[in-house]
Amino acid sequence: MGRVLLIGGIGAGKTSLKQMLMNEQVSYRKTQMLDFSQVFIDCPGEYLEIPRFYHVLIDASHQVSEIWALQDATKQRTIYPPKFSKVFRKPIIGIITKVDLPKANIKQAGSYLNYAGIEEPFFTTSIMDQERVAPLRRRLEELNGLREY
Ligand SMILES: Nc1nc2c(ncn2[C@@H]2O[C@H](COP(=O)(O)OP(=O)(O)O)[C@@H](O)[C@H]2O)c(=O)[nH]1
Ligand SMILES: [Mg+2]
Repeated sequence: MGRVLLIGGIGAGKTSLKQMLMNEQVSYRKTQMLDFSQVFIDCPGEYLEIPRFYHVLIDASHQVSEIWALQDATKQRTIYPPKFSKVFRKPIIGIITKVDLPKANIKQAGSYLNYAGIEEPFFTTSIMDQERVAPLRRRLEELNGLREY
C-alpha cells in the first residue's frame, strides 16, 4: 500500500489537494476498492509549524512510502527549517500550491523547498485546474500499483 504523508504549513492546501485527488479518483475508477482516507495521511499544519510536534510527523512517516511537502506559492516566508527533509527516511517530493493566484511566486516557493532540502522536479498545483494535478494522480496510481487492478 503506497501511502502518502502530506506536510505543509497551515492553509498550504494539503486537505484541498487530497480532496481533489480523492474525488477525481472515485469517478475515474469506480470499481476500485482503495479508500483514499487510507492512502493519505493529512496532518494539521501545526505539526510543521510548531517544533515540539515534529516527532508526530516523523512517526507518521514510518507508515507511508512517500512524503509530499507542500509550499504555498503566495507565502512570503517558509515554515520549513533548513534541511528538514533530512529527518525523514522516505522519499520526499516538493509540491507548490496555489499557482493560480496573482501573488504566486513559483520560483521563490521552489527556493523555499530547496532550503528544506527538497530537490527538483517540483509539482505545481491549483484547485482551479484539474489538469494540473494529473501528474500527481498518476504518481499516486503508480505508488498503489493500480494498473494491476
Ligand atoms: N486559489 C487557490 N486556493 C487554494 C488552493 N489550494 C487551497 N486553497 C485554499 O486555501 C485554503 C486552505 O486550504 P486547505 O486545503 O484547507 O489547507 P491545509 O491547511 O493545508 O489543509 C482554503 O480556503 C482553500 O480553498 C489553490 O490551489 N488555489
Ligand atoms: Mg487541512
